[in-house]
Amino acid sequence: MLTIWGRLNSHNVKKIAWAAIEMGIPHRRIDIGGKFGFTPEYLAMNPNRMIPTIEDDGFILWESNAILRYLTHKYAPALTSADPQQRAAADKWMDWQFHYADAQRDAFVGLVRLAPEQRNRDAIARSAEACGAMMRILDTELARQPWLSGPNFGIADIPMGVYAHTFHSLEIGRPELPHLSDWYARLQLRDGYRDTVMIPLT
Ligand SMILES: N[C@@H](CCC(=O)N[C@@H](CS)C(=O)NCC(=O)O)C(=O)O
Repeated sequence: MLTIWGRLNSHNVKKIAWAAIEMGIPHRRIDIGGKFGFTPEYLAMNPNRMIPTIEDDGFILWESNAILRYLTHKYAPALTSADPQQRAAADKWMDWQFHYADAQRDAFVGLVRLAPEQRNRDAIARSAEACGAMMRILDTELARQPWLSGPNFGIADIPMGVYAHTFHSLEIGRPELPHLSDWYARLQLRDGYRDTVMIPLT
């Protein structure tokens, strides 16, 4: 059975928990990181003091997008294209997500994890602005094709799919982005998305 280590209020853990459901992989998830702290046994597997980490048939792996690619190749190859160019075009959105995460950090931490009196309003406003600008880029892509993975839902929709929920849940101003909104609505029809991603932000 696949084991996923990591608290579910982590964006990077949500990716793997959602993917496991999409791919129909029997799994268990163990809370670790954040308020749960780390054990010496965990740090022996992943010395980065970060989540997620998985164990699958004795194989240990960390780095969430590497995990997504591994699970796809092993369990659900249909979630990625066999065509090298289409696969690469989709793949870039998985790596781009880390730039988006940098842009969103101040708004997320400020509004979700800090008390009102601790918040840096300017940093939150700058972060919200940057999120809207980056989501406009995603909106343009989603005007061209229905999914970030291409004509069908695939692995490349997972990383930004997780962040799209946060973007739509934060109390920030958002530009009108119809293609992004439509994609977000279609993601919400997926059981795994509702169960693992659409949980209260903490
Ligand atoms: N590039 C890494 C980043 C992992 C990461 O930043 N994880 C955060 C949670 S989203 C973390 O471990 N924070 C420390 C903690 O939870 O204690 C990945 O994609 O797996």
